[in-house]
Amino acid sequence: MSGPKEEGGFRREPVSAQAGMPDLWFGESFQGVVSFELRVKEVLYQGKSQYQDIAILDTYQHGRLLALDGLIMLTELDESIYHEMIAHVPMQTLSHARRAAVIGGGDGGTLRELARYPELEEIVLAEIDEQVVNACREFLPGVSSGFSDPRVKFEFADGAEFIKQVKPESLDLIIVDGTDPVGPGAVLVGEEFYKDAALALHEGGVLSAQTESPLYHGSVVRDIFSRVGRAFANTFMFWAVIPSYPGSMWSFCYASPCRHPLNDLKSRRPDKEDFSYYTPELHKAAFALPGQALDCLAPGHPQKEKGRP
Ligand code: SPD
Repeated sequence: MSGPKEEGGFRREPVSAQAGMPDLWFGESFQGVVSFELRVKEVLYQGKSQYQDIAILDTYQHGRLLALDGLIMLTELDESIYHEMIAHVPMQTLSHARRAAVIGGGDGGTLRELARYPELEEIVLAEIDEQVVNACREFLPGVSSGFSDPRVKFEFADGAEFIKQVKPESLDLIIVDGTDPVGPGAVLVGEEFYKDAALALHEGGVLSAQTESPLYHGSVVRDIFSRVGRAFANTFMFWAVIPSYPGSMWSFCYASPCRHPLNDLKSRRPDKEDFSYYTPELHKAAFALPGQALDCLAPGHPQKEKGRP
């Protein structure tokens, strides 16, 4: 039996029973032992920037998909889970939020969520790769709609360099919406970056960040949380199920000099339509961690101490 043919990262299979569907598959491989595959309707964009390969594909089950260097950054099916959690969990706990910075996030999904809060006066997008922004503007209009908000300021720069030059205590919110910690996204999980971010935040401010899968990347999650814990007085993990990401169980970090993700929950609503995923009850539930996630926290961490009977 002959195996599938590889063509530029896409797998082309022998003609299958589903007549009329192109036999083109996008596969994200995990350490050569797992492949998550989606059948592709159409390749909408393929490009190579000075930083990475960029692909936007239309798939059957997950809608449009953005991949950077062959790794799925979002699919239309479940991007709202990721973007609502990374944005609304911190926003709903801030007493005032005027200036926010999104580090990475070149697809615009996090901006779209932040743009729903009229109280935000300025939202800086510090994204290294302008080509990602341009491709998403054209091919992912539902995700990138926040780009047109007049409060958004684009800084096409390395996120770690950007955060270093931010005026101390000038930001109320930092969202680290990076790629996986390889390639250009690797600096965004370093201790120096978190310490610079802590300096840039107002005392009542919050940082939220995507922190990979406790199931698939346990040691990476553990390292990230120990670094964030050296930069911030209060760090908490929260999680959601995101089927497009390896392991599906996805973790996020909430870090702050003094705010608490549950005690400071205000449940204030943004001005537009209801959320598609986030609810205040879900906010609370997201901080109840499964055992595999608790295993990524250091002994003595308050969630770990409370988490296991
Ligand atoms: N392996 C998936 C990691 C995704 C991290 N960032 C996604 C960007 C979406 N705005």
